[in-house]
Amino acid sequence: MFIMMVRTTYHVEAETKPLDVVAKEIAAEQSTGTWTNVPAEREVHEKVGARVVSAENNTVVIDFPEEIFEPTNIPQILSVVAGNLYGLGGLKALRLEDVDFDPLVKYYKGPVFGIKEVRKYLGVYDRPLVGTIIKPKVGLSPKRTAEVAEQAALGGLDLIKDDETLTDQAFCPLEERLTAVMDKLDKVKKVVGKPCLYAVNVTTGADKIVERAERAKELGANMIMVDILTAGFSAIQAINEANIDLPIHVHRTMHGALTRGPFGISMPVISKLTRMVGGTNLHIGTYSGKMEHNVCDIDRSRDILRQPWDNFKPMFPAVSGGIYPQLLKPNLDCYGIDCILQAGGGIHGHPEGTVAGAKAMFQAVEAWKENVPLEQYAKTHHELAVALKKWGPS
Ligand code: CAP
Ligand code: MG
Repeated sequence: MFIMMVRTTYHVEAETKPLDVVAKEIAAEQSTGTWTNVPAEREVHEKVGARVVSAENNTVVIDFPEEIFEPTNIPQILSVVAGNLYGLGGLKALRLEDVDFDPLVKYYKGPVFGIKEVRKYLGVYDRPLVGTIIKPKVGLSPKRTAEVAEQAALGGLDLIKDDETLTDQAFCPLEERLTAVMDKLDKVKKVVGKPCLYAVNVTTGADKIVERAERAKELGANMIMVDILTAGFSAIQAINEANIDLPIHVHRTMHGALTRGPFGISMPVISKLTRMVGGTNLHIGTYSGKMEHNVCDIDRSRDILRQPWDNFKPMFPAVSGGIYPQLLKPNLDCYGIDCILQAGGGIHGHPEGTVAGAKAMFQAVEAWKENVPLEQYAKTHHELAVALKKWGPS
C-alpha cells in the first residue's frame, strides 16, 4: 500500500556522534523506538515508524508516515515533529527547518479572510496597508486608548492593534476598550471615508478564548488579534472552526525563544501552521527594524503566506518592530505591496503627534511608489520632513 509521508528537515549539529547515527536516534525517538530494543517495535514500525531519508552537511531529512498523526490535533503533530528530540543528549544544535504538511492540509480550513477579503473591506488595492500598535503598550484607560485610535484613524491608517501585553486587565477592560474604540472608528469612518480595522487582543487561556472572540464579534469588532505561540496554534484553529467570521491578526510574541537560538523551530514552519489554522495576518519580521532578523527565513515565510497553497487564501505578512518612514523602502523593496507596515513608536513618537505620524508613513509609501528619494519628497511633504529631522536621514 502507498503510504503518504510528512517530510521534515532539521538542522543538526552533533557533539561527537556521526550525523547518520543521530538521525536514526531522532527517527526512533519520535516514532516507534526508544534507547533500547523493544520487541513489539517490529510489529508497528512498518506502519508508523519514521525513516531517515538523508543525513549530510548538518541537514537531516526524516519521513513520518501519515498514520502516525492525528490529523487535526496540532499539539500531537508538534509532539511528533518537534517533541522530545530537543532533549536528546550529545547535540549542539537542532532546529526544525521545514515540514511538508501537504498530506495533512485537507484537514484544515485555512484563512476565512485573506488578502483579497481584507483589501475589499478597506477598499484599498494599490498600496501596502499601513497600521499601528497603540502605544504606550499598557496603562491607558479604554477612553485614552480610544482617543489614540481615533487619531490613528484620522491619519488614514488601515489597521490599529492592541499590543501583546494588553488583554483584559483592570486598568483597561477588554469589552469597555473595544466598545470605546469601535465607537470612535465608526465616527472617523464618516470623516475619512474608509473603515479602519481594530485588532482587539483576545488572547487568553484555552477555556475562554473562543468565548472571548465571540463576545468581541457581538460587540462590533471588525478584527481580532491572537498571540499564536503563547495561546497555542489550536487557539486559532478553535476560533476558526467556531465560524466567528472575523479576520484574525496573528502576533507571535515569544517566537525568539523558538526561532533565534541553536535549538528551535523556524519561522517558516510557524508560518505554515498559521496559514493552516486560519490566520489573516502574521508577523514575520522586518528586513530593517529593531528586531533581530534572518533574511532567508523572512523570504521563505513571506512566500509561504502569499503563494498558492492548496485551497488556502493568501495571508498578509505584518512588517513590525521599530519601523518608521525611513525604514519603509528596504522593507517594501522585499515585501512589495501585499504587506502591512506597522509602526508603533514610528507613528505615535512623531513630534507633531499621531495624525502627523500616520501621514508621514503614507508619504514615505508614496515616495517609494514613485521611486523618489525621501529627502526630495520631504521638500513638499511637511510631516515626512519632520520625521526625517527627528529620526535621521534614510
Ligand atoms: C512594535 C511591536 C511589536 C513587535 C513584534 C512592539 O512596536 O508592537 O510587538 O513588532 O515583533 O511592541 O515592539 P514598535 P515581531 O513599532 O513601537 O517597535 O513582529 O518581530 O514579532
Ligand atoms: Mg508589540
